Amino acid sequence: MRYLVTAALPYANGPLHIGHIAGCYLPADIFVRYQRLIGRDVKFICGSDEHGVPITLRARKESSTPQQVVDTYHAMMGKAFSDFGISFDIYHRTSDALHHETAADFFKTLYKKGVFTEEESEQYYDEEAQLFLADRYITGTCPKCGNPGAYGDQCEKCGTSLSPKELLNPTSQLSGKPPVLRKTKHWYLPLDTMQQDWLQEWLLSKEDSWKKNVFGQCKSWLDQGLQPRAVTRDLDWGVPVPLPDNQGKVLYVWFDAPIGYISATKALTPHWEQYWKSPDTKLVHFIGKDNIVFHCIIFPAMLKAHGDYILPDQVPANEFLNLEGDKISTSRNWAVWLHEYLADFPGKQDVLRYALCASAPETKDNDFTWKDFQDRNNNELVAILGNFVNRTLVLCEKYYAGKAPNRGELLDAESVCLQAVSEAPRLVRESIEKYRFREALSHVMDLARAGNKYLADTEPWKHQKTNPAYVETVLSVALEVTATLAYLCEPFLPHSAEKLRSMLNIPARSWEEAFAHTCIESGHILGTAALLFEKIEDESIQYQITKLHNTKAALNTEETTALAHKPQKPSTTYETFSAMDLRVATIIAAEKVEKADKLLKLTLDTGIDTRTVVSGIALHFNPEDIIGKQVTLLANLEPRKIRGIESNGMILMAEDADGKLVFVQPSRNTTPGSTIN
Ligand code: B3M
Ligand code: ZN
Repeated sequence: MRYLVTAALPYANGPLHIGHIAGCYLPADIFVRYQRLIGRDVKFICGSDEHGVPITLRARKESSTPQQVVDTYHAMMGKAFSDFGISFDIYHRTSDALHHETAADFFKTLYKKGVFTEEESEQYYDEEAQLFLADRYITGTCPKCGNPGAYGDQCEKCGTSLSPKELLNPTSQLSGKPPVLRKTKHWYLPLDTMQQDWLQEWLLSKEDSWKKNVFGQCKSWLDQGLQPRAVTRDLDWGVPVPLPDNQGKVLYVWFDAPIGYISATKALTPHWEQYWKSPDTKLVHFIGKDNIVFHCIIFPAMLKAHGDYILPDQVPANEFLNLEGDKISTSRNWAVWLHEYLADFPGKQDVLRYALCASAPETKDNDFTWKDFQDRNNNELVAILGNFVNRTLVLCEKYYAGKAPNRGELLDAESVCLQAVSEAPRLVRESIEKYRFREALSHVMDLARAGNKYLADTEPWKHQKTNPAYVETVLSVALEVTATLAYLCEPFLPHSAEKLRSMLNIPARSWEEAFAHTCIESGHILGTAALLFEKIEDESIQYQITKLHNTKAALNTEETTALAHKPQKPSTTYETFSAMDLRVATIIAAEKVEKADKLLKLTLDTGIDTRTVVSGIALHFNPEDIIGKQVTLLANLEPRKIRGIESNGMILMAEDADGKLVFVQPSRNTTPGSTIN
């Protein structure tokens, strides 16, 4: 048996945020990493969804082209996924020629089999732009609440879903003129007859195996009665309808996008049909709840109608993640962008993986707060997991020069602890196989808690002089707990698992090998102990919260943007200004200040001397990135001690509306010491 795992293809019209990760990509990655560990043949498929109206709208707004938009965000998302450790086997894209060919062939097969019904209907047409208008391109007055800016598919003010013909005085967003109704033909997937033929029975058979939130949504669609669904659109961006009289029509984005999973698999392996057409393959779609109808009803209907393909075995959709008590919103810039997280918290991918998994919206919407993120890190990763493994390794380094000690007689405390060691892999495995990743992670942390309790109960540090043999046994058992944790963390915290394995000097192993024998033989040479996790200080959390609110405020209206800047200070005199000695300096060295998240210790060549300045820019710049930069220095500021370091001067920074800092530097390199007047 093999697995084919897909993760929803994110629209390439904006960056990834933590809602995407928590809802879909992180659970998928945990599941696939686990399948790989148990040695199963699994392919992990994803890519950018590059068609659809949101992309053409963005291109218009930015006066660029849809291809430019998707090229930008395809690259950005692919890099963010990879930097975060989402381990796709392929990250493809639907503007790729192979996808166009695959989707067109799929459509032609259904067309030739007579699956589609053809219907002519009246749609709004912009005579000036000479284009039929997608719903979002039409605005008008909402018949329900009178909102003059309602869209053809929805009024965002009162939430009513609309059809373009319901809008009062409709206007085209392309020409600004009223559109006219014109006849146009589209092809429809007859979901109504499919429901009667087989689809209802197939879906109802999933009641016990699919998640309640997923089955419930499908059931309500069935109860309302499925309607035929158009699979083509009058748009100039997308997969052209592969028929002679296609009159500039394209495949509906939700018809072509799921076929993107197939084209991506084709791009990945010549054996793609083994994964898509063999009954020995389990097909699993990881998605957010807004994609359930497309993955549980429409795509299976397409696959079944085609006839060669398997149908999904599981669709473990998550609910939504909110942020600081509000819905995540790209348009309101109310989001934690993945690429920004990776820049603000370098090397802390696993902290976010942990926080998002531990509070995943698996059965209901959940809320991400920066305070919870800090607590998860400080009170769980640092205080439980990190603290346990560090104590074990530091004591082994201290007592046995980094060699694993002997294991003597086992008393009750050892048996209880080793019982937890043998139980944990089974508990984690059972939860993962039920797609309960929060629960699985809690089993890992329970083992770390058991390890901490074991050390607290046995207090080896107190008995080293009086009973060294027992201390050896305790640390031998503690090492076994640590090794088991290293292997159990792999699906959830892959970066930390790798660090921990190197501290233990043990190789990556399959699940089978890993847990058949996690005992570390006495005399085994351990690696060097290091902190697995660091405390996250209040100021870095406060910075994120301020940034979030500033950015949202700055986006609301122009005047709010002005408010986001500090008001001008009271007037001063030329004498006061001329007393300041401002000059150009070059950063020749930079390093973090111990236990101070925000501070960097800079060494400056000021042209008149070499001096140290402590600067609060650590959240904005990596030390290694700023060596050689020229800055503006207030050279004659009174020296002062900051965290025990004598700081002699201050460098000037500019802070923009959302709190980002930039250097104030000369327009081109000049000699250090040049005065600024
Ligand atoms: N791009 C919708 C979304 O990003 C859509 C998923 C396609 S999966 C085939 O939520
Ligand atoms: Zn309305």
